[in-house]
Amino acid sequence: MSRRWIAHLDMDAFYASVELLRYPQLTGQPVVIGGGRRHQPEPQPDGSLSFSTLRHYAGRGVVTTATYAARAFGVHSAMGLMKAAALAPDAVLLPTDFDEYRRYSRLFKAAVVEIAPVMEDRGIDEIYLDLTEVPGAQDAVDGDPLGGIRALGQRLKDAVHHATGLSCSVGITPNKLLSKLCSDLDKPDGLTLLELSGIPERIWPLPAKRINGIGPKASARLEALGVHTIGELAAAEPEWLVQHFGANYGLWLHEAAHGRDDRPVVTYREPKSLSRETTFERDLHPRQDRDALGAIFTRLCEQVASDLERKGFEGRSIGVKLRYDDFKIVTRVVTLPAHTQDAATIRQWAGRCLKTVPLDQRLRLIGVKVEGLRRPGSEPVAAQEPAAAWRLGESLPLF
Ligand code: DCP
Ligand code: MG
Repeated sequence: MSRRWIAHLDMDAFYASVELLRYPQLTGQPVVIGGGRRHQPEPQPDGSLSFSTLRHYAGRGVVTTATYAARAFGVHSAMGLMKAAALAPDAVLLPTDFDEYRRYSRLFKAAVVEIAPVMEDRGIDEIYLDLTEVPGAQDAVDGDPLGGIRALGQRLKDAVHHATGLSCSVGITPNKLLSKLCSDLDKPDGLTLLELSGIPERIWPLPAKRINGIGPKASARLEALGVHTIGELAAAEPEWLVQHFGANYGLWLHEAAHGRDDRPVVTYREPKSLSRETTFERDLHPRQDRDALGAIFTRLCEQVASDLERKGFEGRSIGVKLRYDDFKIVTRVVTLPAHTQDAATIRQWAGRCLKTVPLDQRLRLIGVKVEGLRRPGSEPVAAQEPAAAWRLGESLPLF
């Protein structure tokens, strides 16, 4: 029978490493990503670039990430830039360029799925892969039963490097929980292979909070109860954990500490847009059937808004689609100043889109679409247009 092999792959200092591709002269230096446009490097008369440093930073920006050289000063993700400036005043500060990071994100994922098609996208710089059925994964090499899977891990890292010039760290174990832990054990440029038999030696000495799912609250409670390491958690009686953490979480803590996890790798793709459309029972005229059309249009906007809310997205662009009685299709898209999931806002902007299309012919269908989706409070999952840009979509396959 095949042994289950799951990989977790996480890019090293991702945003910073993408910037270093552009500015290789900064390699090895402390560099912090999180500035604004005013921190863009300035070309000098002699052809070199002048970089901003953290030293005189004033403002409310935060560090998105930092190179390992900057981390040596104690700088880390989510730290205020002013605090980072106090720790590493000479660190270079660069503006955040999400479009570029998304481009590299797509590149490394595309390279990986060429080798291992069962991929779960976990965000801009991390993925899970189910390697169980990938050719070679189960093979022994020169008498080493793990030779095949180790070679496959190296092939994945090489493919990422070849496609992007970037390094990543990979953990390969029988499940997602352990692989996520292991990808972090040998960062940067790590490849960590672990069988269940290796758990006591490699996993149990780690702090309990290293388990994905033990957040600051649970970790503080565990500490207060005298449980510091994963090993101590594994040694705790399940009944005792249930008593303190409830049945669900208590039993999960016990399973997790023993490295047990059978969650599948889910090859789900985040949607880039959500839309609703309706074909009328009889063709409606924009003027004679104005009220009926308006009501339908409002309902579509409300439906899209409730889809957004239910699925946990907000969107940045609003589009409308009309199909006329001669089957001709017209679309319009507008990009808003800010993300929204609000029905009235969507209705208002969709209404403005409508004002720019010919309305002298009967309609068969209308549709409303929201694009540029993201999880509230996160980075967008799809590329953005500049604020308030209009796109004329007659020939675009938008819906
Ligand atoms: N990020 C962010 N804000 C945070 C954490 C991360 O904007 N609070 C961004 C910047 C990171 C990217 O997400 O480059 C990936 O996050 P990671 O936690 O994987 O951090 P890095 O890839 O930068 O470093 P590591 O080498 O530790 O994975
Ligand atoms: Mg990373």
